[in-house]
Amino acid sequence: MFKHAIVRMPGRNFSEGLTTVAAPAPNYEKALEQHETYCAVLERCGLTVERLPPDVTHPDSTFVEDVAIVTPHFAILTRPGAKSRMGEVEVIREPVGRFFRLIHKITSPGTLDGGDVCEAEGHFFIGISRRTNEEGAKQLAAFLAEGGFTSSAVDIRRMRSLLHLKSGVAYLGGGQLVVTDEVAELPEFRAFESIRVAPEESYAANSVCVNDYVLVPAGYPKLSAAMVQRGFKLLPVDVSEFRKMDGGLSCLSLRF
Ligand code: CIR
Repeated sequence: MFKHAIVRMPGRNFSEGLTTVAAPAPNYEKALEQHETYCAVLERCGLTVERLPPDVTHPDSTFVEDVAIVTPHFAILTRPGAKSRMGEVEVIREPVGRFFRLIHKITSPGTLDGGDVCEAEGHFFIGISRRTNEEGAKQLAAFLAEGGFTSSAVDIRRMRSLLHLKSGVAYLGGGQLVVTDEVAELPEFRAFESIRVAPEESYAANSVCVNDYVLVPAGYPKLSAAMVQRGFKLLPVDVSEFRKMDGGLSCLSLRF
């Protein structure tokens, strides 16, 4: 069970972050409202939510999931693959340190974004992507092994539509995954029971299981119906403004 979440409120210059979405730019007031609703939903799942203030030096810093990997016993600060995001790591060190005594760190030439790390029952799938390189994955694997966890690398570099591994897969518990068609073909995920996301709803693959609930992006009815049919309790959250900056539900928090 998760007890805590760390989030960072978006800064006023949030729209200056990295994105592949041409237009329109996100609306800041709406993003703030959506972010607050997201926090309230995490609280409804039973988590205490540590709300960090905006960091305008780093427009992408609301996507806290990319800068740290958290396990029940220790944390690993990452080294993001995008240069403009590298400085976010030092800013998250202190808040992460309030909860974790043992903190490891990915170092150069390794790069790793937390969005590439998908945990399923103590096994960590580590995406090798445009942001995470083999060296970063290797360093993370070593820290995880030291802590008693297993891991394996999943190469997604040829899947151009995926920014991160978790853009295409979510673990829902009980051996069940949500996957996009492309990710479903990967041998690493064949042993799981999978819910396939319809291509036009592929953004919703980035759902998050939090204790008794699954947080899903609002507005993706086919996936929601498939999940309800399998007995999941859903909490839809509108994250339209974060989508405009290539962000999804999972990347807005660290959960532990
Ligand atoms: C970026 O390109 O780094 C941000 N604009 C979005 C990061 C989204 N992170 C995630 O899905 N884990």
